[in-house]
Amino acid sequence: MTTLGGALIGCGFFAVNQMHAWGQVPGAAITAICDRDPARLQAVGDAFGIAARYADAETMLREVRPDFVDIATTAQSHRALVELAASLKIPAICQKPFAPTMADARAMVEACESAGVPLMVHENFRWQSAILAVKRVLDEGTIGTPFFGRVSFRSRYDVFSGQPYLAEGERFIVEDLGIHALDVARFLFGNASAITARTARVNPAIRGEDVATMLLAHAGAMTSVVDCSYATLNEEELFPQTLVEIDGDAGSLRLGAGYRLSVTTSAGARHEDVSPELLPWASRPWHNIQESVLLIQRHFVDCLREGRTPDTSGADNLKTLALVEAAYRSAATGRTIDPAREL
Ligand code: NAD
Ligand code: 89Y
Repeated sequence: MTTLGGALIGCGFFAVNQMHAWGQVPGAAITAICDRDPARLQAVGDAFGIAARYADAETMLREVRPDFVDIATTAQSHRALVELAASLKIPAICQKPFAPTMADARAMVEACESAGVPLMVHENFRWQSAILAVKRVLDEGTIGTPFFGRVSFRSRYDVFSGQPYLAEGERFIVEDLGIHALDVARFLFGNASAITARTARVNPAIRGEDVATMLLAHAGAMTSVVDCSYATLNEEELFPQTLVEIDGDAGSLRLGAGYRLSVTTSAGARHEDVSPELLPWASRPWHNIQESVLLIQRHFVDCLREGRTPDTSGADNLKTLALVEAAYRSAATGRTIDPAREL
C-alpha cells in the first residue's frame, strides 16, 4: 500500500489532535504544514517532526502537490482554501463550521464537484464511538420504529480559554456546537423538514448565544429535541458528552452520563459501557472527541482509496448547515422554518 501524503493548513488549537490522529491512520502521513502564524507553525512542526513548513497555503500546495489537504483553520478562511484545493485538483478535508454562509458552502461544493475533487467536512461527532453504538442499536431494530429523540449537550466547561474566538462572534453555540448535535440528529433520525428554535445568552462575558433549544420534525411521526448549553452548571461536568434519548414503538434507548447505554424492551433492560478508547496521545475529557477525529480521518483515507463519497461530504454537510441557518432564522423570527429554504 502506497502512503498518501497530506498537507495540513492551520496549526492551531484543534489541529494538534488532527496531527496526532494522522500518525495513527494506516497508509497516510502529513508531510507538509502551513500557518501564517510563525510561532504556531514552529510549535507543530517541532512537535511532529515536519520539516516542510509554509506561511502561505498556495505556495505549499503548488510545491508539495500532496495527495490530500487537511484544512484546520476557522470558518472565515475555508472557502478560499477549499477553492484553492479544487483548482489544483487536491482532495480536501475541511473543518466545521464548513462556511460562514450557505452561499459560500454551496460555492465550495460546486467548485469541488466541477473539478471532480473529493471533499469531506470534518464533522466528527457522529463518529464518536458512543454515537455509533446508538446508531447500531437503532439499525438492529431492537427498539422498533422511533417516534421521539433527544440529542442533548449541556455543560459549563470553559471552552473560551482554548478557543477565545468563540467568545467574540455574534453567533456562538448553534454554529460551534449545536452544528454537531444537529448533525447527530440527522445521522440518527434522518433529515428534518422543519425546525423551531429558541436561543439565549446567559453568560454576560461573551457576545453570542450560549443556550439553544430546537424542535425538529423528521419523516413520519419522528420528532426530536436538540438542546445545547454552555451555561449549565451540572453536579458532574459532562463535557464533551452528548446524551441521547430515543423512544421507539418496541422499546427505548438512553445514552446517559459516563457513556452508559441502556436499552429497554419488553424483555427487560440491558446496559452497556460504550466509553471511548483513551488513545495514547489523548487526554480526558477530550478523549471522546479525539477518538472520533481518528475515526473520521481513517474514513476519509478509506474513501479516497476506494473512490467512495465520505459520509460527511460537502454535499451532505449542506443539510447540516441549512439546519444551523434555519435555527438562527427561527430564533430571530419566532417562526418554524423549513431548512430546505436555506439550501
Ligand atoms: P485556531 O484559531 O486555534 O487555529 C487556526 C489556525 O489557522 C491559526 O493558527 C491561524 O493562524 C491559522 N490560519 C487561519 N487562516 C489561515 C490561512 N489562510 N493560511 C494559513 N493559516 C491560517 O482555531 P481552532 O480552535 O484550532 O479551530 C479550527 C477549526 O476547528 C474551527 O473551525 C473550529 O470550529 C474547529 N474545531 C472543531 C472541533 C471538532 O471537534 N470538530 C473541535 C474544536 C475546533
Ligand atoms: O469547537 C467545538 C467543537 O467543535 O467541539 C467542542 C468545541 O471545541 C467547543 O464547543
